[in-house]
Amino acid sequence: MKLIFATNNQHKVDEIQHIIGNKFDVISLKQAGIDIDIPEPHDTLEENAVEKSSTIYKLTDTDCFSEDTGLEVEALNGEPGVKSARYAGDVKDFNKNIEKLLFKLGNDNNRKARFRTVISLIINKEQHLFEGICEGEIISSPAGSNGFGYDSVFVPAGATRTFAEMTMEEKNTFSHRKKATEKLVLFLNKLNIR
Ligand code: ITT
Repeated sequence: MKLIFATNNQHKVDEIQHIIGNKFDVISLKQAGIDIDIPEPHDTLEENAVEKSSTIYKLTDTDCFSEDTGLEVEALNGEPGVKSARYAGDVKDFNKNIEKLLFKLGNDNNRKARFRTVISLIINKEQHLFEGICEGEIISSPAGSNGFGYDSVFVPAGATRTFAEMTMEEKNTFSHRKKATEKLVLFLNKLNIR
């Protein structure tokens, strides 16, 4: 089964390919030779995920999936949430986003946060959504250099290190993306049996 993964974020491709292994043939936009910046104009992760998969489906007529992820910080009323990629400005900049996040949180004692991933799959002309959540907290200064995005300030519940201090395998034992992808794989496996 061949599936295009509608993302321009190579970190997401690496993480999801690692989870899926060779069970399915996952092709990134880059591998498919598609070079477009898919708009994410909506106010929810669900709508943006659907926008990305629908855009690529219309373009390729090939089964595909996409995902939208947000970091939801309790003390900031769920910010940066759906705006996670461009929190500090129109250009995607991981370091500036982290700076803004830590500045806005200041010395607040409530450091609770969660990553939420929504995967949108289009297969056999039908649309399906899968969600994965990872609870945790935001530390006061970045630690670690692995991963991407907000990984260096996020410690998942049950761990003592940030995602950026973990290997991809370790991150995947906790991660929002892993949980959503497992649901996707379960669904695809059931389809295969029919
Ligand atoms: P695509 O839209 O092309 O898939 P993107 O990087 O724009 O790639 P999102 O719109 O889902 O992806 O943006 C979510 C942002 O949230 C992303 O740019 C990172 O800053 C952050 N993020 C997402 N997943 C993350 C993770 O596992 N660890 C740390 N930060 C993450």
